[in-house]
Amino acid sequence: MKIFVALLIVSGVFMIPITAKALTMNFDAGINGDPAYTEGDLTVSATHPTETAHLHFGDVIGGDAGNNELYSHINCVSFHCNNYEFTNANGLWDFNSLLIGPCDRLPSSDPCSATGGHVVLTSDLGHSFDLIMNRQPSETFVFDWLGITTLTWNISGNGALAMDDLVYTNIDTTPVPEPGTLILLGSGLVGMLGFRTKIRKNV
Ligand SMILES: [Ca+2]
Ligand SMILES: [Ca+2]
Repeated sequence: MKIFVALLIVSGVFMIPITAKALTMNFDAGINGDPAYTEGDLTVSATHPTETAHLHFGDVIGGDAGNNELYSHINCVSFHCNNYEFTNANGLWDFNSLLIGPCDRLPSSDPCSATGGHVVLTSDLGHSFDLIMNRQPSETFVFDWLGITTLTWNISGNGALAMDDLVYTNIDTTPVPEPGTLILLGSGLVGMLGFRTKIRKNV
């Protein structure tokens, strides 16, 4: 029995969670006007102060034609202010990075050239990131906000900004034995059976 207990202890050392790989939400299957969109484990839902909540999808970032983005626009001061919230079906998640860019491909009737407005990203853990709409080129920002539940994207002032390629990592809170652990556990069980057999023979 001492051998069996020892093997179980050794097996226990290797009971660690498997590291999840990073996933990407690319928004390419989003339908313009829907109130929410799910891709993989992430869902983004919209709020709107004066209209029915809706998401804006479109090919609005120049330089990657045909590749759709999720964007918010414009003139948040008076009427049109889309705010978005991201949640993960698994609960906790890591927000790793996000491409943010100007909506260069919006029609001239729906411009995004105004400056001075803000997009503010926040998490339920108190993270905050404030980007002034100053027509900067598209850029991938690294956040690495770990263990969050919700991520919000809020627009204020005039302007528009788009996002794409939201990279995130699920946090699996259920420990899964590694293959090596299963082998060790199997060895322990075999060892226990052998030990019991030996005892019976000695009796
Ligand atoms: Ca995309
Ligand atoms: Ca595009």
